[in-house]
Amino acid sequence: MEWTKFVDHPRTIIHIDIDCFYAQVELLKQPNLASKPVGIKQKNIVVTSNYEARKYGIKKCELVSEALKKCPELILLSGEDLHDYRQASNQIHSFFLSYSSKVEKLGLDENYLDVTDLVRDRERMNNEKDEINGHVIGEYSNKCACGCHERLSIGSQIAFEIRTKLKNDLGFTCCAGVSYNKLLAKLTGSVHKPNQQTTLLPNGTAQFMINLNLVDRIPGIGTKTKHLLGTIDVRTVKDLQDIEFTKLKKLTGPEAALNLKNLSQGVDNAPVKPSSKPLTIGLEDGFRKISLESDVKEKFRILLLRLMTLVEEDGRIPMTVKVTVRKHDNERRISQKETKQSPVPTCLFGQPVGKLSEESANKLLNIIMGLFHRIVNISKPFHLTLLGLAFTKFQEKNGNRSIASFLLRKRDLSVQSLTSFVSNESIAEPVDPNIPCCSKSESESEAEPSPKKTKLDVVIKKRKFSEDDADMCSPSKLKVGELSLNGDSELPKECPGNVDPDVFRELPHDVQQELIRDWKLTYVKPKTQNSKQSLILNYCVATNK
Ligand code: TTP
Ligand code: MG
Repeated sequence: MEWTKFVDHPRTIIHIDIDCFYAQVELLKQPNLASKPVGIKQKNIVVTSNYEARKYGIKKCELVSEALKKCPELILLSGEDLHDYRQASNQIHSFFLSYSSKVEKLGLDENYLDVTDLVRDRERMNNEKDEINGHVIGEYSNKCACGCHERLSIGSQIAFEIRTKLKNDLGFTCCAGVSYNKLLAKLTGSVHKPNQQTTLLPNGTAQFMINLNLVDRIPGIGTKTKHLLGTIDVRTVKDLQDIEFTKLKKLTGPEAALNLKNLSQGVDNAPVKPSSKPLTIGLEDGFRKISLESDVKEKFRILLLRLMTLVEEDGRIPMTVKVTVRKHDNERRISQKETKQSPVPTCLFGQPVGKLSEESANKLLNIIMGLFHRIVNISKPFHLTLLGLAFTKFQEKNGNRSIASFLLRKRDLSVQSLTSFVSNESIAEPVDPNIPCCSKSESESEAEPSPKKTKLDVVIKKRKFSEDDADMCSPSKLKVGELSLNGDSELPKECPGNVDPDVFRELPHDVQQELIRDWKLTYVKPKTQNSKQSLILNYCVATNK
């Protein structure tokens, strides 16, 4: 595998990031505060602030005490209820869909729009101005042979129209980056803030990337990759551009080396993937210390209630619950996250979906505590700093549950969307300086945000440390695919094949019965199924007789 430069720039991509998003949502509700410095507070952290407040040097995720030192007249508004932010986020996403069907949501306030088709249509009409709207990086007159300067110019005019209409229709100002791929559009959009737009032309890319300076300024290069590159003295983007490909390949493997070389030159072929409903709906709560089982149960009860409002908004019926626990090892002074998951009886979720009866809530809590006991041995002292709950598989309200949907485990496990959650009684200060106490809501795919880990980190880690991974993140070891093919004589006689037997054993009889019924309904299909599916059927028969 060799690295070669990419020369064509057929696409036009716009990245849009809403300015001081939570603050704008709040200020649209209280416009009288717009000219004052306003911070949005979660626990003791100012997660964001309006640009009035930023004039005082207030940064995102700053301690309230620090922010007040910089600006004593700062008005603090609570940002702990995410409902309005999610609603605004969905409205904004829908608004962008009127410009292109290819809109990818990234977090709550960022979207990529692939406007290539729209640009082509306008190019045909041939009545666009041949000049770029907003800031430009690169030399417009030194035109690229592929014709992208004209297309990017039209893209910049579309970006301006979108920004103007977004402000008029929904009231939000934003920044836009226009370029020929996602990586560059995102990086470019943050050059001039707030309420501005910037277009990057291909002849400006190499220098633009060098100007980022350190390698971890590139989205996709996380802490681990940065450290690994440091071992061969690659610290800056320029170092990465200049390093011999063979040397890099030796360090990271060919796939990652190619990715890194591409990133350093601003090459990114990833398509804009139209966003669908999230694969996971989850909440996490971090705190200084929990060491009593009763406190854990109470935390899970609160998380479950909050989670059910999200499920209600989503409208689908959850099928699997996942518990996340971060344990702190006082002796070794390290923290480690672990997860376990289990199916849940779908009948627990009444109509409308999300309205839980007390009895159903208790049954769910039993399953959750069963998973918790699989992670934490409560007969010994324990120190927890984070608990999380997520639903990770869904059934459409009237939909069919297919065996195929259960076999799609790889996709389910690779994407986890966790929403940071804060409650009043929790303490946000991290125990360990490496543990962030403030995570951006609905982050893309990081289940463990500390330290910053990217897809590239994961590729590299898989290659380098594959054995270490086994226990770090251990969703139920019972994989449907494996089970169906291998069988398992250790399972209790009545345990459905998709449930962790140890969790199952701890559940009340009626919940066990419901899980068995769900399992049979899902897996025991008429005999017309073939191949893989009939192997699953054989497995059920063998274990449930
Ligand atoms: P950002 O887009 O990073 O920040 P912002 O929109 O507030 O400001 P900017 O003008 O620089 O784009 O994040 C979007 C929202 O996500 C932000 O308003 C608050 C929230 N958030 C968190 O909850 N935790 C975090 O660590 C960060 C960075 C943001
Ligand atoms: Mg923003």
